Amino acid sequence: MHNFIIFRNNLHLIGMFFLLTTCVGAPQDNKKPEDFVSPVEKYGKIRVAEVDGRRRLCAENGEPIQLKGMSSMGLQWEDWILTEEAFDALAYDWRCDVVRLAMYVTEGGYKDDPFGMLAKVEKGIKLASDRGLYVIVDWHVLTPGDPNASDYYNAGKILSQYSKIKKDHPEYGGSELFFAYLSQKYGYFPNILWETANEPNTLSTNWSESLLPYHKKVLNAIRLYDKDGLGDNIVICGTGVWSQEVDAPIGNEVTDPKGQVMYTVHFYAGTHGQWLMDRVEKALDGGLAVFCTEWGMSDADGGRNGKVYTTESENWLDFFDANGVSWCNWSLARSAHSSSAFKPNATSFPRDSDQDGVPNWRISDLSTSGIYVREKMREK
Ligand code: IDC
Repeated sequence: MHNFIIFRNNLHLIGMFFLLTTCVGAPQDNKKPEDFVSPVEKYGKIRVAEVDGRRRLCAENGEPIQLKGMSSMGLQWEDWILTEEAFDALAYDWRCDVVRLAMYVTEGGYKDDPFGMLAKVEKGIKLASDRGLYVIVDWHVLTPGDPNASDYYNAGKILSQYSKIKKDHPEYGGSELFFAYLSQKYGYFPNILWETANEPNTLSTNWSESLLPYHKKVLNAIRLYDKDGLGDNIVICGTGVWSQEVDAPIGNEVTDPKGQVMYTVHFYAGTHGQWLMDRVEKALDGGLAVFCTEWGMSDADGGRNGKVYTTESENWLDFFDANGVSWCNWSLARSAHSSSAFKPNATSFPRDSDQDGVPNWRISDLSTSGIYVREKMREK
């Protein structure tokens, strides 16, 4: 047993070594400031563990931590963010701890272009890992709202990368193949989290009959393939009604031999108030580990009316700080929707405009939301 643990830990060390030497210190375009200590250097292999009666996200040394970062927009639309310069700016200027890669399946995403979308996800994993950032791979379920729907089940099955896994597991659906493949390839990295379904949202997405078995199936695939079955990266599970039913898994959790499961709540400051915070509190008190993988300063439609809700956002973030809930803000998009971090005409290509050696976007490129959220990350 002891040997097993040493071996397992060493695998993570190998992953860490790879991240910190081969990548972080890589000469290419990486504009790392001298004083920069990456989130992965600070926290190592993050874990879910019990702290004072609650399940918390913790650093490798057992200290509870809170990660703050950004979600991409659907990468089928806004993949301009996947450049060395943009990730330099996100890591060193914005001080993101974590980046979420929103891989839509429908809406013109992976179902239509599995090869291209998988490549974008892998590029994002590399860009984040090179800088020692945590990265969430998001199987972005939206329409249809049931992650068991055939659109998702069949998506990406044709990819030749999956042929070996498919042969061993002909029963695997689209997300099982996708996560099995990625976890086999990257599961020994200390910085990867898997989000198995963004926002289940139909009546059929009842927790115990539909979502619980779905997440369990995907988790099993991840655990089976996570680098020789030894990996134990965190799996984040979407909850019903657009990830608002975050308390539903109380007493009926996704069982994981590694104990590394979290549940997600999503909020939009103009739409979701105290009642949803109460639910989060209930979930936390009920023993669930919670990660908010998506929140916006706008209404739940992403801000088509252009409004931002600063006071409400501040309340939510104070609540998250008080309870140690990690978050990603929606989103790294250039549009007039007020949840977008960038103005529609912002440059896609951050430059070192303030001459501190680090690429950054001009403040005039950022939306009200972008300015606010960047400050929230920098003030940590
Ligand atoms: C929205 C985008 C919008 C896009 C739409 C596609 O902002 O540009 O046209 O998706 O259906 C979510 C979802 C997220 C939504 C976002 C804003 O996870 O995909 O993005 N939102 O509506 N849940 C609540 C809000």
